[in-house]
Amino acid sequence: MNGAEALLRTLVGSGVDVCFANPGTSEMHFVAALDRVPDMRGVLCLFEGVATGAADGYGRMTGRPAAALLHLGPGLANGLANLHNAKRARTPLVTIVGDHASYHKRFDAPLESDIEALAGTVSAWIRRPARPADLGADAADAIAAAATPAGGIATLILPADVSWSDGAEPAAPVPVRLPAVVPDETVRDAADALRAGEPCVILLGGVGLRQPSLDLASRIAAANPGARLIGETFAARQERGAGRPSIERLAYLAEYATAQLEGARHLVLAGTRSPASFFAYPNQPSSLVPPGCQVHVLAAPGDDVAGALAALADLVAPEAKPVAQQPHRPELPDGDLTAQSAAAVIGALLPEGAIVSDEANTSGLWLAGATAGAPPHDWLALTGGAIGQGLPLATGAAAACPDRPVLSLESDGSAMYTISALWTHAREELDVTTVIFSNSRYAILDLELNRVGATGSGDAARNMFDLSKPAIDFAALATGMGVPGSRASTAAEFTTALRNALAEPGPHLIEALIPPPW
Ligand SMILES: Cc1ncc(C[n+]2csc(CCOP(=O)(O)OP(=O)(O)O)c2C)c(N)n1
Repeated sequence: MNGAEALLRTLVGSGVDVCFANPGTSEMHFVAALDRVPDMRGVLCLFEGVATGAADGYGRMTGRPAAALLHLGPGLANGLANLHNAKRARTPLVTIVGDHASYHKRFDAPLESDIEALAGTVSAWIRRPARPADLGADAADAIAAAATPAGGIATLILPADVSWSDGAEPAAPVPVRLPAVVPDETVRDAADALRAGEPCVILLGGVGLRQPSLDLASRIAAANPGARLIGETFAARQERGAGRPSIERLAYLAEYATAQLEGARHLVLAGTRSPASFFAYPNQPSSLVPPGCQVHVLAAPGDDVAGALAALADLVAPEAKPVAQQPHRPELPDGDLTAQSAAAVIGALLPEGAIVSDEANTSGLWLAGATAGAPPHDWLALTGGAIGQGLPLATGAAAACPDRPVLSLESDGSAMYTISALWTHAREELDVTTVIFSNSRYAILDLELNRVGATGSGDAARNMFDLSKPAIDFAALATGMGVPGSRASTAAEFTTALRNALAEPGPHLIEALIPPPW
């Protein structure tokens, strides 16, 4: 058996049975082996950033790694921004990067590059098997490295000759490490903080924003009047909606986040790290921890977060019940289409079990409120701040959960980075409804220009944020890639378009023509 086939059989044998791929010549034996290993689903993506973002979405929804197949250093480099987001999301993900045959490297052919250096910026684990006989075991190690409780990207660099040579065999799955149990004294320390009767914030992140952690945290807050629950700003995956505890989200803008946390004497961290401002601003602190506030790490990412919250609840909330969000939907609005009225429509129509990929940016300001009481759904946010995540993430989430509707909420500027994901939505017949918030600007940068104190900003600067000349016709772009596209410029038109898109399986795109927010 050649290396490529052993690799595919090892992946499938360990539960990695989807590969988001953009292959090249050095990966041809891997591609050829797909016919001999039909349990592996190859999903063609037309840009590597789509493949890596899709693998992220898949991993966030299944908790299992998908593979992303990339072509040497340049292919990996094209995929790096969304690997960065995946790293921040702590998504399990196996990257397979084809390379030249080992004996070819010294000739410094045009595609020769330092793959290890590129992979090193995002990977928790990197290996380059030297012989076909090593490849199966190395692949099994890669999967185990990606599937650790803290998640991570494992990069397997696959020399073409290791891939095409015989002498390989598949390896059995390597047992995956379990989350670290939090010591009793750590739980007692958090319990003491809660019992002190001082203002306390429990900051939830990672699996802390999923069941059963949400219910446990809600019980703790219910029984301790000084305690408030806040979720990290950009959650990899938050379970929310009617019947689940409703969690306030830490604001993106540092001054709002500071106001939210002001007065807290204790900050208990569960599944996340100590909060920091997204950017530095002149004369503003980078840490969001209020002065005089003590930080208690109840459970770090990779720890048994739910176990720690359960132990804490036993101590400080033995009888308390979680507080469930009541069902509530906004009225369907009439009149102009704005980010706010669009949010109301989305809140009114969001289907049960929906998966929302949120890259709405400034147009998303009203979404959390409008959807809080919608039927239960999952919310996937832009974890690493590298835009161009949303459409690929929706691709992977839809591939992972074919029975659930996916709503991809995209701002126009971000959508353009990885717009070719739409083609994969059409090709794979994914049930993704994409809404483009078309405000024809990089609106957030209009705001940031002043906030960072950049002075003398005039027309030349503002022109850098203008997407209106020429106007981008997203409905036409979608149609050109096989996705039915429509445009809406009133709330009523948007309601009709969204209703129709959600009622019909398969991909759709609605371009919501809205004014810029400022
Ligand atoms: C990979 C990457 N490149 C550039 C940026 C810088 N950036 C941040 S927001 C933004 C524009 C966002 O515009 P849009 O997606 O239309 O959202 P809006 O601000 O209009 O809501 C840019 C270019 C980034 N965050 N990530």
